[in-house]
This record gives sequence, structure tokens and C-alpha cells, in this order.
Amino acid sequence: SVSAESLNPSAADDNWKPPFHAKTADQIDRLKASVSSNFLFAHLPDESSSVVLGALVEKPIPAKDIKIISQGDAGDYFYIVEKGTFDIHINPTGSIEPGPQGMGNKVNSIGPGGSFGELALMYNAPRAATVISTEPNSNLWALDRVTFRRILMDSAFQRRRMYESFLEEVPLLSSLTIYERSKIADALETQKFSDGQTIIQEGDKGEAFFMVEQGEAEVFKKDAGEKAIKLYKKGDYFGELALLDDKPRAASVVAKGECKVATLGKDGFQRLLGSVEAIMRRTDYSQTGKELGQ
Ligand code: 1OR
Repeated sequence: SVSAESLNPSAADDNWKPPFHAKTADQIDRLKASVSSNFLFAHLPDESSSVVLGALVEKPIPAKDIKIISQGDAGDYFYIVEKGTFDIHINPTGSIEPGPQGMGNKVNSIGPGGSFGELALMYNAPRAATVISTEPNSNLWALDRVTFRRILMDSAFQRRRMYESFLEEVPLLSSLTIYERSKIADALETQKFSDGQTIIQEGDKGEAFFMVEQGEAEVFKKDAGEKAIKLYKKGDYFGELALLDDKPRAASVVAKGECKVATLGKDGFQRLLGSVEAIMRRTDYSQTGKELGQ
């Protein structure tokens, strides 16, 4: 059943063998180039990666305005873009009327090395958006639903699911959609610090943004003396100031006991957290400033 499969994709059908579609040397070269920059493959063990490469099927898209995915449909394939750009449209009413109007507004576009069509397969949900080609001679690679769930969800997407449950509980990110949170999950890395270890050093250049996954961290400022001026707990974030304003780190952050943080690099921060920038800027640091005598 669908629910049993979603709980444990590997236990659903023990006779399942991944499909294998033979490819020419040229196809393999193009495919490898397309997936080299795709996050899904970056974290895939070699063995799973070769299963997926074998299972992908080339899908040439000859013209523009070809509908690859229709909002509301059931999910069948996941797609990786080799060539061309594909526009994503969402009709907020969810009901697709015939004609171009029915597709709703363009919300995104995906180019070479990118991918789409994962949401319906991951969550057994209707397609969240309509996807159409924008130019002739585009090329996609399609992965069937079962291989996607068996192989990608077993490995690459485990990271995503692990972070998603955490990200759902980060108040800063509660206004984002599932899709936006899943993109953040894909870009996160976990770092562990032991008691007393410095996570951020005051005065340094800012390269990353942090969220506390487990444990606690304390904030210190040179001109504030020995005492911590703030304590971060699970779900709290820090390190945004230096990135927002391109300034040196305003304070040091030090692990208090074992502390696990999820980090997002500067590029990911700018790309993925634009819509919550206003919320971050609203954070009131004046209290801390007063304690510091500023
Ligand atoms: P799917 O299986 O639902 C449509 O089929 C695909 O469009 C979807 O998976 C995603 O891979 C892709 N919201 C939802 N789906 C999106 C979005 C998106 N962008 C690409 N897809 N956005 C949120 C809009 C409020 C765009 C954010 C920039």
C-alpha cells in the first residue's frame, strides 16, 4: 500500500529490481555532466549512483511550451535538466482551467544541472506546479517513481527528511513553503562542536549561517567581559548579521556542552533566505547592546 511504502520504501516489494536502460558513451558523458552539480548526487553513495544512472531515461523535448508536468496530476517521474530552461507555474486555486491562463503565475525556472518533480514522489502528493519547456531542443533525464523512492529517498533524501523535521520547528522559517524549506534542507551541513569550542570568532569574516540542531551555545563579546550575553537553544539561529550587512562577526559564539549546528554557506543563505531577510532584520539586538554599554 502507499502508506506502507512511504514508511519504508525498501520493504514494499522484495522482488524489485532497478530498471536498467543501456546508454551510449555519449549519453553517459552528458548525463554525468548534468548530475555533477546536482545536490542529490553529491551525497549519493557510488553504488546507488550507478543504479540511478542506469535507471534514468533520456527524454528529448523538441519544442517550447511542452507541458512536462501538470499541477494536480499524480507523480510518475522525477526529472533532471541537461539542456534548456523549464518554467514552473503555480495556479493558487489549484484547479487548472484549459488554456495558458490556467497555469497560473510563473514562480521559478530550472536550468541545466537542476531538477524538478520530486515533491509529488516524496510526499505522495498531487503535482504542486505545472512545468513547461521554454525553448526548442531541450533535454531531460527521467527517473521512474519506484527507483526514485527506493534509491534516492533511501540515501540522498534521508538527509532532507532529517533536516525537514528540524526546520519545521525553526520559528524563523515557519512562513516558508514545504518546497522552500526542502531547498534549505538540501543545502545544510551538520557540524559538531564540543564544550568550549568556538563556532564563530568575533571580528572574523562571515562565511556561514547557523541554526542550533542540538545542545546550546553562548555568545561573548570582547568589550562585555567574561560573562555570556546570550544563550542559543535548539531552533535558534545566529551568524546572520555579518552576512546580511557584509560586516565582521559582531560577537563570538561558543559551544556550551556538546552542540550540533546546521550550517548554510553564504551563497545558500543569500539564495534561500531572501524571503525571511525582513524577519531577521527585525531581531532586536538593542538589549544586548545596552548590556554592553553601547
Ligand atoms: P512536483 O512533483 O510537485 C512540480 O511537480 C514541481 O515543480 C515540484 O515537484 C518541484 O520540483 C518544482 N513550489 C512548488 N514546486 C516547485 C517550486 C515551488 N519551484 C519548483 N518546483 N516554489 C514555491 C512557490 C511558492 C518556487 C520557489 C522559488
